[in-house]
Amino acid sequence: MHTQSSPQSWSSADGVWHHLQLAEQALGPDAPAMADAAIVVEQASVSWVGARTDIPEAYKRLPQHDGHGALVTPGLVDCHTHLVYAGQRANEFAMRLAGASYEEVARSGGGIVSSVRATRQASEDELFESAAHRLQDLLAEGVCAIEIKSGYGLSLEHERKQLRVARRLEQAFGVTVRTTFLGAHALPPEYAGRSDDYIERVCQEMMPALAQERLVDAVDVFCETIGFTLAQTERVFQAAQSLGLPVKLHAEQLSDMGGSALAARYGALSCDHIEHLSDPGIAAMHRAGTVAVLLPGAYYTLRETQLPPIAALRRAGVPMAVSTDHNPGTSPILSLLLMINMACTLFRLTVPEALAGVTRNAAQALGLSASHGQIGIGRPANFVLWPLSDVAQLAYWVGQRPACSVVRQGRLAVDGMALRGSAV
Ligand code: DI6
Ligand code: FE
Repeated sequence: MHTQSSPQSWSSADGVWHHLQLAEQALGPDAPAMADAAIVVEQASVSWVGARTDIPEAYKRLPQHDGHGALVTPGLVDCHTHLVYAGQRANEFAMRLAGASYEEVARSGGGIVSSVRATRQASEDELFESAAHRLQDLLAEGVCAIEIKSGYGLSLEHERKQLRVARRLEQAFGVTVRTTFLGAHALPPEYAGRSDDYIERVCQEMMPALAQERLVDAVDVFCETIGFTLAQTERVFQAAQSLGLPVKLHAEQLSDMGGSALAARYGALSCDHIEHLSDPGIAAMHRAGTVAVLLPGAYYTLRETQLPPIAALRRAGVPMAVSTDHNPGTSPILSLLLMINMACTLFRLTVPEALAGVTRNAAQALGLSASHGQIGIGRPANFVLWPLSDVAQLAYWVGQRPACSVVRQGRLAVDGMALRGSAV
């Protein structure tokens, strides 16, 4: 799994991809599935897509790529991850199994701050190496764009180190990375009892410096009883707004703090977790066009019982995304396909909803709607060829990694189909 070569050595995907089965929604929200389709890629962008029999004459001279009847979806988008950190926290997993709650583990000096200690001690290169291994697992399953949060540094120097690693991963793997500054993730130990002072530091020193260095694409806060208050969250949002940075929020994960409604007032790209989201929060998100990011891996790992209000979100027409929330504490999961399965099984999403959740709606949660989440003319060529006969199989199999092939940013970056032969 960790042996992928570098983008420079991947072959160009330019040419005509034919003998494809386009999944429903691949070309947009209401687009039907298309049998025997073709996609033309030129200079790493899609220049034509349609029925194979309609391919314009001029394209027939281009290199031809046989998809062997593969099912094709847009490249997947993992819109909420904490991918860059040092160490692991299996000990806390064991503590919780022995009866401790997530809050108790956090209050006893474990939790986020234990990953902060390890991350501060690690060098930038060490963080890059460990995150690169994790990233490759996600890429092997068709991820073409990923959000990576800071939040395990909690000082200018160490948040910068995490965000720089995120930018390096983008270069090294030819994957679209959106960085999110999550300085307000937890209170660093040196600020014990002074959380307002820390928030001022986040707003006045860390965020402006990191934004100036072009390391920040969005700003996030952990708004929770064990995180930061509503007032502190708003302070961070004001600072983000003054720098022209979009916001998103870890909201209503463990309790209903009203964070989602606040985030919606600031035009948030997304509110994430939202197990405890109430009706006024849903209405506010709907008005603001904020995406609801569902994180079934954290729900599962923490053995939560409060389900996010899926039916109400659906009724209100709030777009729902699905993501791994990969992090060492509450979601040590490196499979977006498994999240599709859990979103369906645990949260009762339909298959089309789950597919939209890891493509179009996830792209929207990152402000990437124009370039990612669907296949279309003029968009960068990001699509996945699956050795499967129908979309439901993406949600149905558990623990089996279909050997897919991935065209990422116009290159054949993963070539599982060729290894495995033709589609089943
Ligand atoms: N919510 C989460 O799920 C992660 N952060 C957050 O604010 C958990 C992070 C961790 O426990 O390390
Ligand atoms: Fe998270």
